[in-house]
Amino acid sequence: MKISHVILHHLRMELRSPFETSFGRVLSRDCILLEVAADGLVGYGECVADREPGYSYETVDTAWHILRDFLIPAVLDQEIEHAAQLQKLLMHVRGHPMAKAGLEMAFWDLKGKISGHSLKDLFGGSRSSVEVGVSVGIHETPVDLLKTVDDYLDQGYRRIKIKIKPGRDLVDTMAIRQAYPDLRLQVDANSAYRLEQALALKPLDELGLLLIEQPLDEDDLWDHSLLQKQFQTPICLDESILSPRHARQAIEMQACRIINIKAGRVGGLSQAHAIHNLCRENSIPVWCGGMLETGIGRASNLALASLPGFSLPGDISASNRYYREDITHQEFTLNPDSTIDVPEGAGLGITVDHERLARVELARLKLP
Ligand code: OSB
Ligand code: MG
Repeated sequence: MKISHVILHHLRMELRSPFETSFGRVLSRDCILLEVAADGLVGYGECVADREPGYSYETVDTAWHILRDFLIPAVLDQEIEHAAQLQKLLMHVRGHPMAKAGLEMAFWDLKGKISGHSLKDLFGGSRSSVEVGVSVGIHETPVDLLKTVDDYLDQGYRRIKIKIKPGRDLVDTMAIRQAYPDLRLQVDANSAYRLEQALALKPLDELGLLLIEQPLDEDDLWDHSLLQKQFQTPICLDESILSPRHARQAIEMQACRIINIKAGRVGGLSQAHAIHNLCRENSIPVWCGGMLETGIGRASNLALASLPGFSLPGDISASNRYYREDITHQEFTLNPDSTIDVPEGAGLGITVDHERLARVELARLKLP
């Protein structure tokens, strides 16, 4: 395919309910939608960088800059057949995985549309629906948290993740565990602890959690390996894994026993696929993380999570958990068995509602 032009859209969408993590509380979510034209078709990609650099150093503005000034100029009018060729054209830009991943997602959507295959089929996905859970933010009080969890369980979610931070960890987690002794429960600290502080999380080890996600700094595999030695519960890395190399080193160091895969964080779906393969060879379970995506990123996550190594439920919730009005015509709904169907249409298998898109658009840029 030959990419003739790209339109960037900066979007801001109101969340249905506030979402609080150890790095802050948000009422709305920004992202960049990429509309990539090639061979008379249009492919969509979502760049998951947020407004603020709380989860990673990338923001909407850094991604916009890197896409506009470096990544898009590098791919315009080039003949590209494979993701590896695309990645080679982007290689001269150090870092900025979310910007790269947004572009790669659009490439896969185009590739699927050109060949008439879904992303799931292009990747070799093995299931038509994937097990999912819901990620629940920090609440005012453990009682409020429990109310929200009750509500999600009523909706049919069978795996709950709660966000924790120092001072809001043991009591919150114990409250949920006490109410639901058999619930598949996990916690996510988003790098809020230092090693000595994290040792105080030891009582969590008695609660039969599925995993403890990213307790320590993102650039700190070593201390995670020291911490994992102290815990029976698997440590799962999210922020720390930015490439297949990081994944290999984390496995070799025993810095974790589980990996959360997000295509955005690792520079694209092809790298996400590679990490999946590596983990599978090493018997490391993986699951698909989420970044409060729109329906576009959700379609991509579902296709990725259809790969056989994704053996734990993903942070891929139904459309109605996120936004009042999404920008895809397709709405993703939760099946009674806590799964969501993988899209079957060509490429991502979604179509964009341009009227809704216009309502949430803050800026737009066409290149060239
Ligand atoms: O750490 O997994 C995370 C959302 C934004 C940034 C980081 C994370 C999250 C989530 C939400 O946990 C998962 C979802 O999209 O449902
Ligand atoms: Mg996480």
